[in-house]
Amino acid sequence: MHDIGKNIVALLLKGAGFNVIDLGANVSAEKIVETVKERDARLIGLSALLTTTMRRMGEVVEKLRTEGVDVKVLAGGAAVSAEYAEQIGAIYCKDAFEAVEVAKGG
Ligand code: B12
Repeated sequence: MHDIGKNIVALLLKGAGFNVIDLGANVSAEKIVETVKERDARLIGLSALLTTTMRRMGEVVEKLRTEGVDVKVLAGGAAVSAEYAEQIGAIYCKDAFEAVEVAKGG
């Protein structure tokens, strides 16, 4: 349900010239991994504002790794900390501007 921050991140990335595929809210790990493979995405952005939904981020990263998909994962949203992101193998971004910087950085 919390999609305002996600939408801002998507908007700024589009503005910076990235081709953004927005899967919306409440998306399963299966759908995310499937889309990454189909569209050959080089970066994934995961957003969570609730401590409950935050845990699903770890599931997504784990599924990517077990399926051998090598893609950079950015994580953000009020519930997420830099420590948590590091723990699951994602890169934490405090806001949309940082997301663009990290995305540009390769
Ligand atoms: C607006 C809001 C809502 C709106 C959401 C509307 C919408 N369409 O998004 C509504 C009213 C629907 C809502 C509902 C609820 N909410 Co609410 N909500 C908020 C609030 C006040 C602001 C969130 C927001 O939009 N901020 C503005 C945006 C621009 O900021 P942002 O999301 O943080 O995003 C920025 C960065 O974090 C970062 N970022 C975000 N995502 C990503 C992703 C990537 C990849 C990257 C790189 C960066 C990044 O970049 C963004 C832009 O700079 C927060 C308070 C807070 N402190 O965040 C509570 C908050 C998130 N909500 C909360 C709760 C509890 C709920 C409800 C469960 C309440 C209820 N009992 O019904 C429901 C949950 C519904 C659901 N199933 O998801 C709690 C969560 C607590 C927790 N620890 O889990 C919070 C923290 C409020 C609180 N202090 O209690 N909520």
